[in-house]
Amino acid sequence: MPITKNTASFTLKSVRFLSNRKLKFILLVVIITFGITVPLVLFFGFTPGSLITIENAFPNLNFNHPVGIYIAPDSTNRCFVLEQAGIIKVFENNQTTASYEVFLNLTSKVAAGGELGLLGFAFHPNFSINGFLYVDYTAPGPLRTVISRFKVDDSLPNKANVSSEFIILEVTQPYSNHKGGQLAFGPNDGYLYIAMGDGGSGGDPLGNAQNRSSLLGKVLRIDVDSGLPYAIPADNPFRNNSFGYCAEIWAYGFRNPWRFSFDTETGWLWAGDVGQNSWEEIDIISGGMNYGWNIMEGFQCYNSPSCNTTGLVPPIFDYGRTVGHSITGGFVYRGAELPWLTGKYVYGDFVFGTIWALEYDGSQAINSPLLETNLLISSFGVDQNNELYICAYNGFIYKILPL
Ligand SMILES: [Ca+2]
Repeated sequence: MPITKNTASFTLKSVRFLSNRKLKFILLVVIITFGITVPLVLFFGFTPGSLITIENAFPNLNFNHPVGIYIAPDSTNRCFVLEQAGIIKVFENNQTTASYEVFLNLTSKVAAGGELGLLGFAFHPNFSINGFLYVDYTAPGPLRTVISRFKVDDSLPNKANVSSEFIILEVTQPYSNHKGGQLAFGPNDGYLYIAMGDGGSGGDPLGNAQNRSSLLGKVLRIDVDSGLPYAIPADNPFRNNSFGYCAEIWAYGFRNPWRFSFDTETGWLWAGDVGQNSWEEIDIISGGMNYGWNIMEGFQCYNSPSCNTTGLVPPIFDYGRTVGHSITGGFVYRGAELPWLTGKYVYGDFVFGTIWALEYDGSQAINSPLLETNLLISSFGVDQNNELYICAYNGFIYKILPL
């Protein structure tokens, strides 16, 4: 899970209320002065009529701490929902659906609770042919992250057998938080990208994120179609280095990248990196680059008025504690139902429940609030038409729709 701070929800909600009240007052003054169109553009970055709503996508289904929603990359219109304890449920993607099947039950293998659990899932790009899927979970004794492949049962398309597990990678974990967990195949290269948090505690006491001899605090990139259990892609930045750096590393300097995604149009890799005590950030990740943690938190030096930022890639956007407490990375919108949102990065905050859209032209980022919710937004998802869904940690899946 993304959240790593000890938070009192009453206090947080109070802060948000005061912040909103101020914002609404300012908005009212501007509306009185300029009319409605100018303030809407000014404050929300969009023209009137371009806001969103959400609706319960599966009102007859609830879930136990869902942390991910994925649509089968075939014509079966099936939804797969990850529950943190280690269960993947599968069901028809239809609002009237009233029952599910357990696709995979890993509860006997998973260490769950807090930020531990079944945290990531990805279909192989050729899933419809080979039936391969990949998961990221934490396991006990010793505490570690496990990335494994499973295979769909030959005769039961809604079942994957636990016994089909093929372990790809295991990474020993020093603490119980900051596990990252996102998995995704690159749309252009077919390699598996893996989010690894810094290993936990607070402030990255072991210095993992800046240590390229550790897999913690990184985004990894491996080729699961070559080698056993995997191969290092020829253009990985630290392949064949002479410094002892891990060749799996694609980029480094992350604290807890909680959800990344590829923009299928541009190929850009977008990530939300959860902050320590002050700044939540959004990064666009390129191979070989250093995203700053634990030297920097957002655009600021961490725990210091100054620091050497040479070679560090700043986020494209960050936000502070009055706006949210724990970022949940989302997706660049490429659907059809909300055309004005096309190309904007839609993301949220786990604690505050706010959903925003970030517009980025390569140099300037413009952030616009879309909707305030009371949901604990644990993850976003997209369907086969690139429409957006939200995983609410307290049990339901929502779809984002035009207002
Ligand atoms: Ca950073």
